[in-house]
Amino acid sequence: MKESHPVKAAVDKVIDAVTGDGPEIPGAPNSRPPALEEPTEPREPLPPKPDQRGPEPYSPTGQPLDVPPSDLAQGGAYLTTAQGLRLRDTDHSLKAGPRGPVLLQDHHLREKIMHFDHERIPERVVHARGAAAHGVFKSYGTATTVTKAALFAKDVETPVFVRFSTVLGSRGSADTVRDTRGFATKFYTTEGVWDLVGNNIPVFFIQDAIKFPDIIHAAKPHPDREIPQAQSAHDTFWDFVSLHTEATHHTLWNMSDRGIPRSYRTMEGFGIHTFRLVDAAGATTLVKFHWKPKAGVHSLTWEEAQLINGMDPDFHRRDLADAIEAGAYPQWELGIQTFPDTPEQTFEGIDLLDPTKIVPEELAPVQPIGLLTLNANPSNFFAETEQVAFHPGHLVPGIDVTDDPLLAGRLFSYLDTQLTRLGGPNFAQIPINRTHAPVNDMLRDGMHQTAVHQGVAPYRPNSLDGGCPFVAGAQNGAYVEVPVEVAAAPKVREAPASFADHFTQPRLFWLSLSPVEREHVIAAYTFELGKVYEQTIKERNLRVLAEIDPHLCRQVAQGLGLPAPEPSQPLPNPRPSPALSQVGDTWPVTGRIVGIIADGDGDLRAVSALRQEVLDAGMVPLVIAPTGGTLAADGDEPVTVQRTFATARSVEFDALLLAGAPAPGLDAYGARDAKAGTATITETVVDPRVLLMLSEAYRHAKPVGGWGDVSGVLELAGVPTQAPGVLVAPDAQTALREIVQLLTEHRVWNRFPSAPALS
Ligand code: HDD
Repeated sequence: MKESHPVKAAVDKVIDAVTGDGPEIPGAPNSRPPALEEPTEPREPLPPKPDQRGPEPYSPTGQPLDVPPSDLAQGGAYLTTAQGLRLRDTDHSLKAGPRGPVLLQDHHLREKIMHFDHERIPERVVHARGAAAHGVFKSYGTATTVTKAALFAKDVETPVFVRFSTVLGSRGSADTVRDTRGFATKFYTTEGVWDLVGNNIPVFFIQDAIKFPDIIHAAKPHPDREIPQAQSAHDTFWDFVSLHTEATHHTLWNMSDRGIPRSYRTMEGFGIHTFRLVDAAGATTLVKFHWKPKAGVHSLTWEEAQLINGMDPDFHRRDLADAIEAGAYPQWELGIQTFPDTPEQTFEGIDLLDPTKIVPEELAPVQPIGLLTLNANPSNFFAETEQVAFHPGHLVPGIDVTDDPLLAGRLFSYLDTQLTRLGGPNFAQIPINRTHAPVNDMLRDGMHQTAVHQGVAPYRPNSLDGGCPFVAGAQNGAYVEVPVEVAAAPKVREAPASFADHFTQPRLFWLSLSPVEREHVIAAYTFELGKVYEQTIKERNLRVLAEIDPHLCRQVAQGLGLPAPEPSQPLPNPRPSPALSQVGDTWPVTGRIVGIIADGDGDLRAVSALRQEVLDAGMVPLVIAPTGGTLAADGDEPVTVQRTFATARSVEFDALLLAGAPAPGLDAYGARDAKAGTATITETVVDPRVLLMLSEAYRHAKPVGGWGDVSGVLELAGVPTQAPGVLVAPDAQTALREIVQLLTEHRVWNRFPSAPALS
């Protein structure tokens, strides 16, 4: 094997280990001992997987623990009760004779069933479905001009735990539904925990937290039949958002490709609210936080998303874990947009306290301040991903909040939800939630208390515990709220006039999209509103669309078979923000998945070489063949198969290549017969699943093709060989070169039907 980049080497090693094609690596999935007979004597347990780790070992009081994390888990060769009593049988209840009644005194039965009965905790009321990873945030030091937060000093490395989620679905719902995605990051800083609890969409549905139950009740499944699951395509959602038009901007983002990300690794993240940073001298700056994925911002097509929901409902979860396991660590740059902290708290006429508004990057560039790398999978889903508890009020010195009314309500809400979900007030002591800073909080007792506190005086002032704990000043690390003036004003239940414009920014977003992205938005609205039963709700939503753009409104109306209404007022003409479009840039291809379709008659030597070259390009090659195992050709190394025609579907691959036939003039896959006009033979020779894979990949604007004489198969699949991004290369290397080039743009965008010009 060639010397290669460490990431490529890791990808290579894991794939080889998984497929059994290569040297064993300790702990990689299939490098474990093969399934054995059940041992009759205790033996060493299997080693943990190398890509996994649990939370750092810290005590409930924030002291580092000098024990390996594995010692915190259960061990020992013998089955015991929770009290440590060794058991001799766990298969039979204690009975009066083999057929007799079960005896009440069977404590093991009682304990086992009691614990099982309580294994579930309430799922999160929103963001129930999620996946998480450990990582590190390394600061560039560039934010020290605006904040004194220790984590932003140059080269400081802070451990993090990041949880991605969908919003609407239950814990077991599918990953690729059309929805907003959560992007919540817990920074275990030396000054305490800082949580940045954001989303992949930079605006929110509502301007005031008091409306949160309303939007969520409207978007969740209908309360009578509890359908649909994890969908916004239903009456109550569209009823609410058309009546409460401050939701228009967020809804438009949901209907764009941002609502169906390709991967968590290819999502932007946003803190949404404006926060206030404070430097060492007390000067303040207003900021918005942005996460920029190094892999680029990519989305699925709607058809792909729907297919994946059936093919692999864990698609995003699996993708994140697989990438980390393969050593292709996902990375994001954290950036800030900065604004002067003026009494008005506006920038270029945009109210910075309105969470339904963005500030275009062209007006306030995103300045990079550090790099996030996710480098380990959790070792236990429940202990970590399920029990992690975020809170926008977990702040550190140098980061403060603003009066955004949505943020204010969030500061109130998250503690409540953790109390219900995690069963009491001591959830900060759960290992994944423990701070890495020393804790002396005078909070005592309560459900699930695990700290053994010392001393007799958990109160202040005291003389018995030596006066401890003392309060700190700003000079020794205390959090000091910025003493901002609070306006003397009458108590009202009102929004400011500056929150009233609900349509200019949706129009800005619409105008910033490329034609193909606009087509996708039209299709999404047409689909979603097409699922609505009530005619009046459809019509009301068309009136909202008329306020955004006449073309959008007309196209959706046409799809619904309804007349298009006129806007109620002349439309504004905001300047588009090219940064909002996902199309037009190029990105690294690292981690992209190339499917190589081969059968025993194909050019296997070329397949082996290609596989290596895909790895060398930092991508993941998956060989797809009629059956599992290996493909063998006379005198050549056998090629290991990763997917079969039964387990593969086009949606898993970013590009698809067909291995050509070994000899010139020979068509692979029996396609020659088709050209000869023997259609019946063709049907039996070219597997319809191959044709489906090719036609889907083509339809989803993926690079597709092959080398050698594969044009017959492509034609059979309905893939025009002259179309953009369809390659019939003379050899595998040429095919790969073209694939890499095409993948930098993610898709072959001009293969989508071109959108009519905007009116
Ligand atoms: Fe929230 C969870 C993001 C508004 C109430 N929210 C939650 C999570 C994310 C967000 C990413 C999942 C955290 C995790 O992975 O555990 N929420 C947002 C954003 C908002 C927002 C970006 C607006 C800008 N949220 C919001 C409001 C309220 C809540 C206005 C209530 C008034 N959110 C909650 C919650 C959750 C939650 C009910 C459910 C689980 C949890 O908190 O821990 O309290």
